[in-house]
Amino acid sequence: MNNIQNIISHFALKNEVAEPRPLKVGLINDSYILPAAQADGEAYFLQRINHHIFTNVEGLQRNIQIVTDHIRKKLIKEGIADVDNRVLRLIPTKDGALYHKTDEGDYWRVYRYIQGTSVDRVTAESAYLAGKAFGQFQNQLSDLPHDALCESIPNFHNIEFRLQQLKDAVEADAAGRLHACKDILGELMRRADDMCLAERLFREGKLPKRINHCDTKVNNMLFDNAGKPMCIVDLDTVMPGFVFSDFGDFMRSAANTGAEDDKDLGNIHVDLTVFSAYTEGYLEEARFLTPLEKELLSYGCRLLSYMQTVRFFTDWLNGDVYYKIQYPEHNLVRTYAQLRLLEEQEKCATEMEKVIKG
Ligand code: GN1
Ligand code: MG
Repeated sequence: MNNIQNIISHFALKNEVAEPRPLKVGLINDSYILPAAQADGEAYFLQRINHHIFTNVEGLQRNIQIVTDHIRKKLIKEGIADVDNRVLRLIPTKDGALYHKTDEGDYWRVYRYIQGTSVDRVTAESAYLAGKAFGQFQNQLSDLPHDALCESIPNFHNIEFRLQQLKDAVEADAAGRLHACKDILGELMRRADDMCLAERLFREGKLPKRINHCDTKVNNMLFDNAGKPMCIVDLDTVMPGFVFSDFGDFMRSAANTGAEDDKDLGNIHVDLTVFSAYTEGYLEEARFLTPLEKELLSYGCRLLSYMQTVRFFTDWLNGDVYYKIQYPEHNLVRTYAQLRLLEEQEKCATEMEKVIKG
């Protein structure tokens, strides 16, 4: 029995599975599809959890169980058909645990596999539906008490914390790369104070936290054959945060005419069609927003692009210890691409605000 087969054997699968197929998705965990051995069987999704990043695997898996159970109950109550394609389902181990730890210290989990399409580009129509879907997601989780979930990565979307990590990376200059990137550092530091606005407003009691997905990259939503959002996936980072974590992260990935790691900065502009469509769908569902939260949505887009620039740049300075990279300068390329997106968002801030006001 090879290693993967051995891991699979610990989980309570309903049927036999065929040869695992590695899936290149995400920058953190390792993923495999386990196709059903027989045509009418269930397929599964196996992941090795990056426990250097998610250090509290127990808490992480409990979060996912709480969130998926909560959503599933609501879908059943609403009489939604095919609930199993609408919300992820964790498959326990034969001992009833939510993950399996190997003797080497690796952590594995299994979900029922949902057959859907993950995309990096959306049309105006699918952006509108995606806005509704993420608005509904926040709504569905709005009655979960905040302390029901742990922060699977503490301070995950706290920009003050991310800036401190950047300062530490600058100080250490572990990979000796700082001298060639002083320009980027300057661009980031001159915006730092503005970008910490949300954290200040939170401390002053003016801005609430709500449960967010915290990784609403467009490719973390599965679409059906008709191009409709079917299921929100990658629930590793669901935790309390500012609503614009989710609004901004979707725009960062979907309302960008270029790629997250585009080498050609000329490709990168704000896609206002996608921006408007998503905003319309989201605002239809997110009726819980306070006036201040709504007013800050456009700032939230800039914040998420800024935060991602800070995070990619920090990893570049640290010598690529966090994100998976495909070539040596990947994190630097990502840094420049996210910084350009931020600049583009700054240029059309007024237009974005007009769309949000409606
Ligand atoms: C990571 O694993 P993936 O690709 O869904 C990261 C997100 C970043 C994203 C950038 C736990 O998400 O926060 O926005 O890369 N997840 C974690 O593409 O750090
Ligand atoms: Mg993720």
